[in-house]
Amino acid sequence: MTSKTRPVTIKPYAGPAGGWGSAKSVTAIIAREHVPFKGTRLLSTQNKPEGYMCVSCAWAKPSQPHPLEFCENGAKATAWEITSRRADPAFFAKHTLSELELWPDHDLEEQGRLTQPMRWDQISDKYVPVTWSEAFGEIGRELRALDPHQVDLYTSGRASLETSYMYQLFARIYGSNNLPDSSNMCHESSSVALPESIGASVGTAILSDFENTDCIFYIAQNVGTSSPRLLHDLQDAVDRGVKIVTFNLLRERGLERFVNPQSPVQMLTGKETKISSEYYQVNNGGDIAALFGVCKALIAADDALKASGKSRVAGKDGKPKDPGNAAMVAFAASMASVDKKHVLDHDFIKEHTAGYKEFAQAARAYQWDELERVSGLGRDQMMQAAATYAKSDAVMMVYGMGLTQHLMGVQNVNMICNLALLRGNIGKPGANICAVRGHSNVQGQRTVGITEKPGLAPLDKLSELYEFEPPRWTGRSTVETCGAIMNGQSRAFISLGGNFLKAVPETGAIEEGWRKLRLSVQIATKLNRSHVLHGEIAYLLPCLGRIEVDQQATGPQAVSMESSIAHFHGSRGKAKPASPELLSEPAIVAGIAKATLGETKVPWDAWVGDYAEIRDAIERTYPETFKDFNKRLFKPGGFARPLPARERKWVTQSGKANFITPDRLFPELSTSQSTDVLHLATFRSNDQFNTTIYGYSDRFRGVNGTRQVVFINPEDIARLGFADGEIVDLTTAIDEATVRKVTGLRVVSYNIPKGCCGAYFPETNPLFPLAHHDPKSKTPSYKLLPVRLSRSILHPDE
Ligand SMILES: Nc1nc2c(c(=O)[nH]1)N[C@H]1C(S)=C(S)[C@@H](COP(=O)(O)OP(=O)(O)OC[C@H]3O[C@@H](n4cnc5c(=O)[nH]c(N)nc54)[C@H](O)[C@@H]3O)O[C@H]1N2
Ligand SMILES: Nc1nc2c(c(=O)[nH]1)N[C@H]1C(S)=C(S)[C@@H](COP(=O)(O)OP(=O)(O)OC[C@H]3O[C@@H](n4cnc5c(=O)[nH]c(N)nc54)[C@H](O)[C@@H]3O)O[C@H]1N2
Ligand SMILES: [Mo]
Repeated sequence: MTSKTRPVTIKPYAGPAGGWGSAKSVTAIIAREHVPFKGTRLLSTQNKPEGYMCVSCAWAKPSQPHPLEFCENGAKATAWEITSRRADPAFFAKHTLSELELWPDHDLEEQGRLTQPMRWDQISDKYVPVTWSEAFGEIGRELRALDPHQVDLYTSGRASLETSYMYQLFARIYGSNNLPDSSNMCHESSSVALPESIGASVGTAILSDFENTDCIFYIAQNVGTSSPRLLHDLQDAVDRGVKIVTFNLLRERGLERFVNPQSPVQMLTGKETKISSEYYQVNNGGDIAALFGVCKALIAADDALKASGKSRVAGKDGKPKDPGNAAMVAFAASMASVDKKHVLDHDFIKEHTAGYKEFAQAARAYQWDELERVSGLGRDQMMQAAATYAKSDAVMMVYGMGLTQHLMGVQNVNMICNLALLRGNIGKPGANICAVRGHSNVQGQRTVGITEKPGLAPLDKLSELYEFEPPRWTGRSTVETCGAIMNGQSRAFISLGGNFLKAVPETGAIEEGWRKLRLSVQIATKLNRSHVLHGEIAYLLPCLGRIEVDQQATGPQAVSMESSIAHFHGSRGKAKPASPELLSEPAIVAGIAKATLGETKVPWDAWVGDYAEIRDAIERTYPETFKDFNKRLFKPGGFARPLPARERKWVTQSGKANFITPDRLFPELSTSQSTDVLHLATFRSNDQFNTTIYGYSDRFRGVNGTRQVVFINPEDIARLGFADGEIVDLTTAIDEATVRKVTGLRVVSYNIPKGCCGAYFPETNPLFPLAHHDPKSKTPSYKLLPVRLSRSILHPDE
């Protein structure tokens, strides 16, 4: 159905996050996917010890789970995977790939689960069934004929620790560090910034921090859609009187109010929990300025207190030496928990940090009017946030994509560490940094060696264990792989899950390069655009999903993953596999590895027969992190990964936690000074998981029946001469050389700061030039792109 035949309604949603709206949405998708009753019972084991771990987001799995430890979107993701729909050989016999290229993403995936290994047949332009051994044989021959530098091995963040470990080992024995992954487009800014700032490659928060905190700074993450189970932790915190201080471009419903669908009392009485106690709607890319404002207020208050102390000592002339700033002293004194001498934790700063002086100087030097202009917040708002921060003994920093996917993504993350360090809010109960991760095992894949950076993988250990010489060169990250596909350096692309072509920037040019690949191999559960566009030789290899029983030589197997709070969990599939022809991901990786590499020291078959042996190998490679891995696999609440920063041990070059002063407040975006340029942020609807589009209802934002929209402030709509509901085209407005266009978007008048606009990912990905990424982390700047509007001749969806 196109939006021409789908009724489109756009009107504000009055309900809370959760509540009956959520219950209705789950029921609808379970019915639509024809999930058998047994499947719905499965949900009661989701995210529980000995159950299966949700295939949606990576949020923590508590040791004492709720009776139903799943959310609306987790239930949707489960229904989507255990659907009774099938994209079987009969389906592929009916459709050429050229025809499927014209289908929208939703319709491709909606065909259901893939059932058989297939190879693209050039004559009929169709995928036709092949045997697994034919597939592995030809893939192995092709890979052997290529230089490993020409091969890219992508991973999407869902694959288990076991599969990921095997996959990176295969890549390295083959001779390639080209291991781009979805994390390169996601939390890579955290992976670069956190080690610089605090010597940890991931966030330091754990679940008990939510129980011990006084205040949560909740920055740039859409909890109600992207990690709804985290709302339970926020709700419990709010019930204890914890302050939630939110910084977001939009007023996201989940951050405003919530009715817990699993609380009969709330559901029946309609009682809502107000989530944010302070809500600051920042400009797109305005976070460094906003947080500098908060830091400036804290430092100014601290300076004023110090000065007022000195001022009591009279000078020779009998007048106070430094009268201080009376208003600031009063402001500082208003912070009840302050010891009346300091606003900052100077003991912590002295003992544990480096770089404070330079940072404080920078904060003092910024003028309020500049901070106000860039952040979009008033001085009083930044002072208020500072007061709430200083009154709280333990503050958590929780954040998501609205910080990382920016030209200044790394500096954004450095900045929240700076704020935390001012009052020792790292490495104490109730404080800490919480990077809310996306895919359910995206964090874990890095932990077991999926990385293009050789310095982050235990190469010597791998070499010793498996007797081979690993490549030491730096491999390609996602944007570099995109470049290599465009310029022909990449000849083969192996994909362990994901939908690379839709997720990356610069869609048009990359698709053209992709068609020239010698080999494309896709390991997947459902059909997507990265499968219907293909290289000269193309394989589509269907795998088991995590929810399915994975039967191997020694019996049904378990796999494992790492959550956002760096805890490892086992997961056991429960559902009947979608087809008897499916292989597990470890079996597919082993099949390709054996066919490509011939004899190696890796016992691939034994590993596939018993995944406990893969876990033993992971433990041998990382003895500290994975101590007693198999024994602890199903520990309730998971087992924690050791993180020195949690104990205030700083594994940085300085041996201290570092204040890192951003070099600017805002990136240089555009050569154009014209006022018709808006700053585009792309984000998710409540009815999608990344490029998987479940449906066309973004309930919380009140948009139903279409995704072809652009959210704009009503004053900008009027100023630019457009009308609400009008159909427009968007054009990239960086410079003359990088003009890109997306056509047929409906203008939606929306509460978004002036000068900014918003649209859905992945529909607007063609607008993003490849070079438009953070130079340090190479994360695409999906949350900040200058664009222009023009009147369209198109109807949406055309
Ligand atoms: N249901 C569902 N769950 C998911 C996913 C999904 O697609 N659907 N995807 C998974 C993945 S891989 C990830 S990475 C996470 C993503 O989860 P999020 O981190 O929530 O990602 P986004 O939806 O892209 O939106 C981020 C938020 O940033 C805000 N924002 C945008 N620009 C700025 C800015 O400059 N400053 C500030 N302060 N805010 C800004 C937006 O308004 C939005 O609320 O969710 C995971 N979970
Ligand atoms: N403009 C814009 N672009 C973005 C973003 C944004 O906010 N804005 N966000 C970025 C982010 S945070 C991310 S993480 C990436 C996501 O990029 P990817 O991870 O590459 O994309 P997904 O949409 O998660 O992949 C969906 C596909 O995964 C396959 N799949 C599902 N389950 C399994 C499984 O168990 N095994 C296997 N082998 N395959 C499976 C299915 O075939 C499905 O079609 O997109 C990025 N792109
Ligand atoms: Mo992500």
